[in-house]
Amino acid sequence: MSKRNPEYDFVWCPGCGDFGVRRALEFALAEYTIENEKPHGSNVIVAGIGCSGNMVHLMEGDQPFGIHGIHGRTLPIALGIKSGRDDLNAVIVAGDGDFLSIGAEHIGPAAQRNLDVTCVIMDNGVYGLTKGQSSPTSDIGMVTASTPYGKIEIPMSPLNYYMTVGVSYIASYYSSKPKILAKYIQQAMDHRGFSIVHVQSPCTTYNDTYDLLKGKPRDGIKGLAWEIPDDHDPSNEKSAKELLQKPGIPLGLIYKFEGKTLQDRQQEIRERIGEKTVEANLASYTV
Ligand SMILES: Cc1ncc(C[n+]2csc(CCOP(=O)(O)OP(=O)(O)O)c2C)c(N)n1
Ligand code: SF4
Ligand SMILES: [Mg+2]
Repeated sequence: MSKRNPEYDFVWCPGCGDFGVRRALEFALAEYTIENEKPHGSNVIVAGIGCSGNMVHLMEGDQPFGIHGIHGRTLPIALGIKSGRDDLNAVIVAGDGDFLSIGAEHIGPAAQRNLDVTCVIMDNGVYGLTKGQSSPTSDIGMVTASTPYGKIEIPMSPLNYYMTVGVSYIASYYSSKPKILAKYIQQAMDHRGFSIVHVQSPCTTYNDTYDLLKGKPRDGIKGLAWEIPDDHDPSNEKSAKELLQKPGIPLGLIYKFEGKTLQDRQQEIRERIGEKTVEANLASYTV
C-alpha cells in the first residue's frame, strides 16, 4: 500500500486488477511529465467513489494532485478544473458503476464539448466497494448481491456507447499488461480532446474474470480478449464501428480523431468578443 498515505486504511484485495492499472498510470504519468517537461504537480487525478476511485490514495512514487470527488461526478469536477486551469493534465479514474451508471449522463456532453481530459475506466462488471451489486456491464442472468435471481437487464456496451456519443479517443485494454496499458494511457493524455481508456480490471472478490478474459485452454475456456490487428485504421470511423461489432473484448486503440476542443472554442470566443466587464456579459444575455 501507499507509503505516501499511511493513515489511509483502504486496501485492495489480493489480485485485484486495479493494481495493474495503478502501475500503468504511474508509468504513464512519469513518461508524460518527462516528455512534456512538466512538473509532476501539473497532473491532477480526479477520482470517483469505488475501489477504483481509491487509486488516488494508493499511488506510489511522485504524487500528482488528487481530488476524491462525488460518486458519478468526475466529469463535472474535471470540467471545473480545466475551466480554471487548462494547463493541468486532468486524469479521471473511475469504475463502471461510477462512470456508466450514475455518471453516464455526463459522457455525452463531455464528448460534444471535446473536453480535454483523460478517463481511465476500471470495468470489473460489479460495484466492488459496496460488496458486489450488479453494474451496467454485469452480464444478464448474473447473480449478485442486488440480483439474487439473476440480473434482468442486458449489459451495456461501453465502447459502442463512447463511439455513439462522439468521444474523440477510445482505447480498450486489460489490467494484466501494465506496460502496454501505460502506452494507451499516455497516448490518451497526449491526445487533445476527450479520451477514454476503458480497462477490464477484474474484481477477484466479486467477479473474477481473469480466465474469461485471457482464456484457460486446459479448462476449455477460449478467452474473450483479442488484439486489434495492426492494419486497423483508428482514424476511420466506419472501421472502428465495424470492429466493435465483433464479439469479445478488443485490445488496443479503436478510434481517434483530432478536432477542436472546448478550450479551443472558448479561446476563439474570447478573441472574437475581447475583454468584457461582468455587467456587459450579463447584459449580453438579454438581447
Ligand atoms: C451518490 C452516491 N450513490 C451511491 C453511493 C454508494 N456507492 C459507493 S461506490 C458505489 C459503486 C462502486 O462501483 P464502481 O464504480 O463500479 O467501482 P468499483 O468499486 O467496482 O471499483 C456505490 C453505489 C455513493 N457513495 N454515492
Ligand atoms: S472488492 Fe473487488 S474491486 Fe474492490 S478491491 Fe477487492 S477485488 Fe478489487
Ligand atoms: Mg466496478
